[in-house]
Amino acid sequence: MPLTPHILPIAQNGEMVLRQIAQAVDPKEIKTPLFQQLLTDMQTTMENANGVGIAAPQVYVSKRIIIVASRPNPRYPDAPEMQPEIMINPEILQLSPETVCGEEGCLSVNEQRAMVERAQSLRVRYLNRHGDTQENLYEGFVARIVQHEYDHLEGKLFIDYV
Ligand code: K1U
Ligand code: ZN
Repeated sequence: MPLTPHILPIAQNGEMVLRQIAQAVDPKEIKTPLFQQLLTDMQTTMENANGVGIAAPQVYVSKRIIIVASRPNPRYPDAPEMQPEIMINPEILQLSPETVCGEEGCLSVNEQRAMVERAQSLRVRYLNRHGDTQENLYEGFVARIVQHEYDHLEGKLFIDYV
């Protein structure tokens, strides 16, 4: 049955859920209708807020789920356009020693932007929305989004680096 998407409320800086270490997802949970609904709702919420990423704690769910959805934008005109990538239980396998500074914003930190130093590329392993293991190398703006979203799972915000 097709899922009806919902826009979820977004937690704001100062709320406890953004400072907790998110819990790993039990792979057996992934194919359940309730979990699939959460993934759909996270994506809808990100798109409605014009974000290029979102993490489950931002919608008050302390689980290890992120979505990465790069697109060109005024700050990163050369950013690739990608289909939203859902990553469940992401593991960062390798961070490049080369770092780059770039501007970040956050749907949970209103009207603040800052320059943050991040690894230029990284290798990530995760489960997709079907429960299949994926391993990918990301670079540039996409690698930045992955690191920003992964930080949300560790209870960190980009303003912690400022
Ligand atoms: O996790 C979030 O709060 C989403 C966040 C992702 C992000 C943006 C920029 C760098 C790293 C991670 C956003 O989507 S903020 C809004 C936005 O679209 C944006 C902000 C700054 C530069 C480019 C895009
Ligand atoms: Zn954020």
